[in-house]
Amino acid sequence: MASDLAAEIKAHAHQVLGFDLVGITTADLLPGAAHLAQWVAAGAHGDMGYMAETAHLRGDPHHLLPEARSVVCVAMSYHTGPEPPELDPGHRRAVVARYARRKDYHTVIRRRLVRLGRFVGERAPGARWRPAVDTAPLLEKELAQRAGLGWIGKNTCLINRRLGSELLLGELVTSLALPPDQPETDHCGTCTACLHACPTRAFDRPGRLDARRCISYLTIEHHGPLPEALLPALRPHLFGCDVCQAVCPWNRHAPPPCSQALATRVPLGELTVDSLDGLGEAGWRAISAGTPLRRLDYPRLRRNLFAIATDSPGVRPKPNG
Ligand code: B12
Ligand code: SF4
Ligand code: SF4
Repeated sequence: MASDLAAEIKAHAHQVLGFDLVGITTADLLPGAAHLAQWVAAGAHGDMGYMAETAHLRGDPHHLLPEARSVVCVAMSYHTGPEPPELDPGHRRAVVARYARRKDYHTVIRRRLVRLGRFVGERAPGARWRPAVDTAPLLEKELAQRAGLGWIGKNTCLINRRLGSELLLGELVTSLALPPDQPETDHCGTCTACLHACPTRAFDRPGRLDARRCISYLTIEHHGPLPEALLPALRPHLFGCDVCQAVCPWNRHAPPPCSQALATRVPLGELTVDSLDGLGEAGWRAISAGTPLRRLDYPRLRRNLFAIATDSPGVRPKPNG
């Protein structure tokens, strides 16, 4: 029976593969694709060309797997305790977003999804499946919301009532028809903490983020010079930003992750402008290897370092080292 198989898949994903959250939804079209189209039309994606090029695909899992009938949504937590690094007053800190202080989640989650796919293949011979993590053209948060993993908050992140929002998402798209879970409902209520805390005022309305103003976009995705007007707000964020999640009440009591797969890597939580300024390109490659930081090439590391060192005491690095 499909419900027995769904229960087996969930148990395997939790107990054997160590996913913190698992839920199932259908492979039906995602209505949020219309919002994505508007977002791209408004230019809010900045120079993330891949978002514009694949916008027409993201609302339909059948583009990934034509026989798709269900999507198994998974999440891994990287919450490691109440330590909002962006509240650190030290101007010399070069803060790396918490998701990036560890092994690259693309690798960790993809490997486990492949194992989940093989499990599905053993239990239901002939079933087709395809793993997806971040880079596949899918609206991952909307799928996860529909699979009951959490809701999309005013800060645009997927939030789970128990685990908060420090979650990384993945999916197994499959040809199996599995019974879907109930979608999660909104639990932001009247709270607006994230909207007020954002250092660059990147939300143009609750639940809508203009990536061009977001520190995460500017420090990780954006190529070219950083906008002068936003430079003061960037400090001390070297790579990514956690402010709109750090202030979210749903992250206050989240338990630490079950899995050690995403354990923090020393010294990615304690980098400083000075320690990074002394690094050559080979040094940066060694520090960033195997982590999401690898996305930042050396010239852009220098660009970000220059931006967060401006007006701070001591040596001021030059953009090109
Ligand atoms: C592009 C992208 C970014 C961009 C844009 C972020 C954004 N909010 O869209 C930038 C570079 C800024 C970014 C930053 C971050 N990202 Co990112 N990113 C993505 C990516 C690749 C696509 C997201 C997307 O489709 N955006 C398009 C916009 C339009 O979508 P949206 O704002 O979510 O809107 C949806 C709904 O809210 C709804 N909607 C929108 N407007 C409206 C209006 C109304 C009226 C209604 C009813 C609905 C509605 O429809 C939309 C479609 O579903 C996903 C991976 C994936 N394949 O999905 C990861 C992903 C969202 N990122 C992730 C992470 C971890 C981050 C950061 C936390 C990293 C960091 N610490 O720096 C930050 C968080 C910043 C933030 N507040 O969102 C995780 C999020 C996990 C989670 N708990 O939500 C994802 C899912 C990757 C993953 N596999 O784990 N990211
Ligand atoms: S990640 Fe930082 S800059 Fe981006 S919306 Fe959240 S608080 Fe604002
Ligand atoms: S800070 Fe408040 S409004 Fe923002 S996502 Fe969290 S609960 Fe929702």
